[in-house]
Amino acid sequence: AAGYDFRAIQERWLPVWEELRPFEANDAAAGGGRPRKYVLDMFPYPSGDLHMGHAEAFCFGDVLARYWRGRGYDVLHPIGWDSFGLPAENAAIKRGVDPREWTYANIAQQKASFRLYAPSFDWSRVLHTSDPEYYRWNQWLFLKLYEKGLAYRKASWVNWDPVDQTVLANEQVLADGTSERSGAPVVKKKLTQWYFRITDYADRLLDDLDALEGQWPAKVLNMQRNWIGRSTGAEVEFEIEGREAKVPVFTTRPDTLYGATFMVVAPDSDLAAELAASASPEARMRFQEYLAEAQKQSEIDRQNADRPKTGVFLDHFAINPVNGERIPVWAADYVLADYGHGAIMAVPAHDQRDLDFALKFELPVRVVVEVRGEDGEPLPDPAESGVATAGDGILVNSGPLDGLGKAEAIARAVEVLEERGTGRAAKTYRLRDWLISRQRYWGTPIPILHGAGDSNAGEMRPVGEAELPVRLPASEGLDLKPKGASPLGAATEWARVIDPETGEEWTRDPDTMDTFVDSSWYYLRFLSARDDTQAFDPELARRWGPIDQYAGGVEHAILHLLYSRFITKVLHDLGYLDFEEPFTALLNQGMVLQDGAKMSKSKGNLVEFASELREHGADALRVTLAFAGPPEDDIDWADVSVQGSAKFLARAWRVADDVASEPGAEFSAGSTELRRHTHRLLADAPGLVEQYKFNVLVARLMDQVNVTRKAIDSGAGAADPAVRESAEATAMILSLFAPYTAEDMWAKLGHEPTVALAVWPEPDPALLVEDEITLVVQVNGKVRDRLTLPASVSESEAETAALASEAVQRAIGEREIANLIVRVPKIVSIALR
Ligand code: ANZ
Repeated sequence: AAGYDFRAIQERWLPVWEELRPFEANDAAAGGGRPRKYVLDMFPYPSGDLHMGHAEAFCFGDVLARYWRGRGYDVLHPIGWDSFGLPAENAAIKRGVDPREWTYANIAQQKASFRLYAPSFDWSRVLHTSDPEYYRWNQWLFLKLYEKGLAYRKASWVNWDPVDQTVLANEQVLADGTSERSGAPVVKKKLTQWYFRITDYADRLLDDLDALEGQWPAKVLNMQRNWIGRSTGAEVEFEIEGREAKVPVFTTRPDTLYGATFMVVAPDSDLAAELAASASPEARMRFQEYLAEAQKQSEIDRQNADRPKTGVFLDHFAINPVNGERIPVWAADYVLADYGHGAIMAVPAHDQRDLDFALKFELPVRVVVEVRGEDGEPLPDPAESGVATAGDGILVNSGPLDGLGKAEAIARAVEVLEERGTGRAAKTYRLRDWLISRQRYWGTPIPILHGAGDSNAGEMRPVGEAELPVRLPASEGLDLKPKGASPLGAATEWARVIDPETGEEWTRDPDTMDTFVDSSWYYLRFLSARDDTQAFDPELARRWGPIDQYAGGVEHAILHLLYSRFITKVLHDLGYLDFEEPFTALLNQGMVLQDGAKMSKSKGNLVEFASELREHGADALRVTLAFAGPPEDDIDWADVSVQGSAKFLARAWRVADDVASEPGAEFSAGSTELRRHTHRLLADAPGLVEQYKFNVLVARLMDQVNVTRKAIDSGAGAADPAVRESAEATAMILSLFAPYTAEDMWAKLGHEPTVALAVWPEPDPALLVEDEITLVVQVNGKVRDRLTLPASVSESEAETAALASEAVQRAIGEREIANLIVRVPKIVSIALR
């Protein structure tokens, strides 16, 4: 026979699979006779061709999808493209191409690469989020949230680059307050934007993480928890002299209320502006200058506890609700406008930031918790030492709280506040509402109309569901450059809507949606990808959902997963879903590196997926990725051997090629030794895949091939039915990693395609019994020998064998045996007198 030729094998099987389409999921059977699994890989963004990161991610996702088919499940494993977003627009601006053209050309290229790489996708459900058939349902989703009061508009401060005329994310503002893009000092600008009220779901998003313990990487669970960042404490209302409404503050330490000696409000809060407006002219001036300074600081800087404190007195006084004390109100940038209530009660004795501030501006410091050090001695007075005492202690100077410990005092303080109606137990979160509007072109238009006539000015109205989709107008003639206002505003023809009944004039909302909206529910659209009557069929969601196995990069550990979880809960509450968490299990693959560094064109260390695929073929590439190490770890391409993988595949293939028995041969007539090996592999493989130990499973396959080769070269040879049994099991399991080679082996073994749908045989328990055991012999607690004995060894046989051991005899020497304990099949323990 001709040798192993991966190119010929690829050419042989690709057209067969394309004809058979074995991976189109069976909706009818789902939830019926056979068990089902929904396996999903995070869908790609079409920025050029696929790269090695994709090769790795889709290899691992495919291992899992193929595995469940081998176990007899109906598997749904779809693919689509996350095809709206900035890179298309930036390419359009830079090179003058239409974002549409650029996007769909890249999708076509990625599809072509996927074709040869051959992940077991259900291509009948392919979707692109930039298709009107898809984004129509983004708009539907928006309307559902709008109806529920979960989509709303508000004015908020954004980072504004005055040179590039664009909004910047916090991450794009450098530590010195300048723009990463233009280098210009970033200013704050107030823009009215759309938000999704994800904060309404903060508790559920946090609490429901507990059920994912063990199913998601611990790191990801922690990142989600920290992002939501729940704090528990109290809300305390302070009266402000000369102001009707009271001011609430959030505190985690209501026990320290008697130690609050001043109040601080965020300079960029509405409250600060209001108080400054009624302050003396000098105080107002000081405040205006301070506000301008504060707005140059990034949020990260403002949270840096080590930064020297700054602030201005606002010329107002607040009244402490528990003791009636009059305390000054200051504005300082260490208080953030959008956390808690944007105002705090400052307790300098027990909070370091407040202490630093008090010492700088000579404000009083009052100890209300007596904290002792490790030596049992009271800690020095914070006003003297400059160190606030935050620990547990006994309350002093605190009226009804005196003598209590911290925890009891917190509870008592809340009771006191509630009794007086000036406060209550409260929680606050780091999580912010989700800003979903973008002033960019390449995204889903927001389906809202704004009144543009005399009679409807200032009104807002949703586009009717029947009028969806609101299609994106052609980009021709629009200036796509970022300028803080959406390019769609300039598409006047598109934006103008005349109500046919009333004749009223409306204009379309010019913003587009954050692309995280698209990816927050795409997994549901795969269930009904061609349905033009609904976003997805709730019945199919009941059958297939939730996702049993999700796989993708850790870069999506926070936002994408959080947003999907949120939208899933909303759809659940609206009655469309019967589950509340979208992703039951999550695998985060590591990165593919080169010489320890991230690969990039500019570094010149780019390993190109397309050329690797051409040179080595899909199977060798996949085996290399799977064998490189645990999938969660990074892979350094300098450390792997694609040639080694290719050699292994050729060896496996030759085993199948050499098999000389007929299909259906009676395996029980084969060599027991080889059969034991095969059945041990069949028994261990499921656990290895389910624990993501793909590399270990590949190593086991290598071992299986070697053992089988030895059996062929000795004993009964290629005609031994055990050799066929081994080759068949190898082909089935190898198909997870090397679908082409496995298919060719399967055909050589006389079977019809496709091995991908062949259900793995159950291991025979009789062949799994270990026939030998290792007996440990200890003398006075020290291991002196390890004896290999038949598994059926009796107690007396074990004793005899132990005493016959030379090493044991040497250890005993002339001494007398005091005690001898036999525990077959593990140990014989001898104690000497
Ligand atoms: C009085 C107090 C006394 C506080 C004390 C702490 C210690 P976490 O745990 O992060 O939630 N705080 C409240 N709102 C703030 C804002 N908008 N900007 C900056 N700081 C704010 O922190 C909650 C604590 O941070 C609150 O409890 C408040 O200070 C401060 F011995 O109130 B504390």
